[in-house]
Amino acid sequence: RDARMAWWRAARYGMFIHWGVYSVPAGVWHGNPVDGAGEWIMHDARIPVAEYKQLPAQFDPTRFNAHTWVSLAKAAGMKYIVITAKHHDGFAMYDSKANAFNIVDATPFKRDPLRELADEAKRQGIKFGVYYSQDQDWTAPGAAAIGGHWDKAQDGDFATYLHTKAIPQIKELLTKYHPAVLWFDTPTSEMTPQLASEIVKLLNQYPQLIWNNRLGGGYPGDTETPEQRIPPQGFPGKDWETCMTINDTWGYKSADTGFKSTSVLLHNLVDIASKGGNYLLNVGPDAHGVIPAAEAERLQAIGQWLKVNGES
Ligand code: JFZ
Repeated sequence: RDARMAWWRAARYGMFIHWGVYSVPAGVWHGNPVDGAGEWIMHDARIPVAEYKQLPAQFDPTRFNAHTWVSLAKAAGMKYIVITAKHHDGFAMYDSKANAFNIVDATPFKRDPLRELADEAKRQGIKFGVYYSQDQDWTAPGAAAIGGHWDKAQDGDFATYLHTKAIPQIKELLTKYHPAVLWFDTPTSEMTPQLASEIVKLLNQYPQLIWNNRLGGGYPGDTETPEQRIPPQGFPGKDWETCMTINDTWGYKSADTGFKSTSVLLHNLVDIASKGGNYLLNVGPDAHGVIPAAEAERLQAIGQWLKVNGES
């Protein structure tokens, strides 16, 4: 385990990327602003499955450029990236054969950003990781939705969802992209120890893989994941990673301009590093495939400071 964690412990600082078809509505549904995080819009606006499934037809992020994103992460001093392969909306941001609700099959864009990012990260010498919502999936029958389902199309059996979508997709991610990190999220009671153990069996075939404590079923994973906060004493004896937004959303919201200052972000980085943790700082690219300028500028400024004052 120490060998597996070595690069991660030295890394200290990574880029979280929340990107999906929710960047099209960008926090606005039928003309009304929707409270909450941008990537939760389907849930928070109670959007029917059939209606949400029309979003990919409008998603054509032609300005996406893997070189630009990875270069930005590097300029910021980040040593790894973790991108949403599938968030709670169930839309896969990669070429999935296991399920057709994905960026290659369902959008005019047709490219595979995970392929391009994984390749570019390798070229530029930083680690590549993926986020996968294994438990909540609001467009797959039988999967969980925190607070309950709102559409009959969501009815079904959780184990069937796991066997026909989540596990096949996790397999695809592991075999096609060789991620260094698999970042699970929002486990519910549906993820029994028995079902989780089926996923763990798969993960154990990749001894270098680092995964977090949000799988469910009682598995502690490799890393603690405090959210939007820095534990005053860190987690003595444990590996931990604080994930944080730059503004107040993970997925892009056009109206969210609550950007933290560069100085606050830098203080967070130093505070976290001094307590032995990692900082996974989020960007929310828009529907064109562009990381908002206000976010990019802050990352560049942090990188400049590190170049002068820190370890590059
Ligand atoms: C989850 C997701 O629902 C959210 O969309 C985003 O991906 C984020 C990184 O993770 O949200 C959470 C998960 C855990 C807590 C809060 C929000 N928590 O433990 O306080």
